[in-house]
Amino acid sequence: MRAVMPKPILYDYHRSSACYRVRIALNLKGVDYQPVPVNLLDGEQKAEEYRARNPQGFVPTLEADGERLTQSLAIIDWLEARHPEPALFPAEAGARSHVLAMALAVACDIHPLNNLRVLKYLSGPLAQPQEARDSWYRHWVAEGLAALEAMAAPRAGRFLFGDAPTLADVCLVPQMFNARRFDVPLDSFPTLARADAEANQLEAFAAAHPDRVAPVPANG
Ligand SMILES: N[C@@H](CCC(=O)N[C@@H](CS)C(=O)NCC(=O)O)C(=O)O
Repeated sequence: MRAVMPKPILYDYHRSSACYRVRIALNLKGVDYQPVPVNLLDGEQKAEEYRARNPQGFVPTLEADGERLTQSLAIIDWLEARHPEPALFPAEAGARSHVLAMALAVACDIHPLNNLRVLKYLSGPLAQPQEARDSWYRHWVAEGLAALEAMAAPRAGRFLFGDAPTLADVCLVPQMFNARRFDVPLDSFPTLARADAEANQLEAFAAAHPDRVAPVPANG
């Protein structure tokens, strides 16, 4: 008799863009998973029990095939190795590097400046008013997306690279969702807007949307 592998468990927060990336990748790969909500607003990510899973105190964490995986791009890299189809990277080395560069522009250069702990530090210990916090957020997103638009435009197709979704789109869509939440004007980014709209037509992306995975709490 064949052993039945348990479903992967995703420690998830609906509005976390790092989790949103992993949900999209799981859906694109057709991997069924069990979400376990971690409420960031209640600080559950900092609890000792959760930190035993993820010493950084971040979501996402994925438990799958006896592995405990952290860092969204490392999780997606594992998924790519474990479930190669559909590929999230083009095969040619230069194109692959270009796609990775676009993904990293979001994941390493935009997102870390604007995640919850940074915003909380601005309004807490640094005593910055809400306007300063919002201005910080919008500044780094607008600057980062302008750079991404310039990177993407020459080689984009329906998606950020070519006509199939890649890791770059997996990172783009949650960042665009967050930008809209914080009223960042997006009119100057036509390539990004087009790829975002194309991706959201796909069920793998649509099903990962925060409003589809959990009810939005009033103060979330
Ligand atoms: N580089 C990490 C970033 C993870 C991250 O920043 N997660 C955020 C949610 S998007 C988080 O858990 N924040 C908790 C906090 O700031 O206290 C990844 O890609 O997984």
